[in-house]
Amino acid sequence: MTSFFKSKRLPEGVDPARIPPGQTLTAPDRWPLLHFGPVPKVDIARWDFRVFGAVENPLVLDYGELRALPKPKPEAKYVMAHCEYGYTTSVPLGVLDGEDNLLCYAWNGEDLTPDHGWPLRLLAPSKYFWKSAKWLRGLEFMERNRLGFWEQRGYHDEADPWKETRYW
Ligand SMILES: Nc1nc2c(c(=O)[nH]1)N[C@H]1C(S)=C(S)[C@@H](COP(=O)(O)O)O[C@H]1N2
Ligand SMILES: [Mo]
Repeated sequence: MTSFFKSKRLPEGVDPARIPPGQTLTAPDRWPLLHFGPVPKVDIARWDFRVFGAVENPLVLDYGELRALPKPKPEAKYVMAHCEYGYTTSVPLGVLDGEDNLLCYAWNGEDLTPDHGWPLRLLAPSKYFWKSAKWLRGLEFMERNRLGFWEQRGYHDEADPWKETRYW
């Protein structure tokens, strides 16, 4: 391993510890081609995508429907949670993407109680709890951050319990 890293310069920001043993870093301009069989010839008008098996709602999407699935645009960097009564709070998009963060309607197998945010709340354990917005009614994807309800009133927007960024 050591010799590999000596012989090939890794680009800025690439942590050698994140490259598994026996693997090498590739680049967009030398993305290898590796597959079994020929490249399929697709009639896109007849193409469909199925979600099936052990699911509540089997689904068939045509290509237009698949491409129209709501997805954040690349310029979206923050997400504002909008709640009943105008309560708002925002988190960076990366936080919402993190696997410990949830949009949740149930807890321990039971529907959330209304006082804990049923029918839908955000749960963002990496942030102080005021970011875990209850009675969620919408998510606004934003290019630039805006302050939410408590953040406009002196709570720190970072809300990181490890750094204790509680107030600004
Ligand atoms: N819509 C909404 N969500 C909210 C709040 C609020 O006032 N309105 N308070 C926040 C605060 S300050 C906290 S500490 C947590 C409390 O969540 P819990 O009542 O389920 O313990 O909800 C957060 N989510
Ligand atoms: Mo709170």
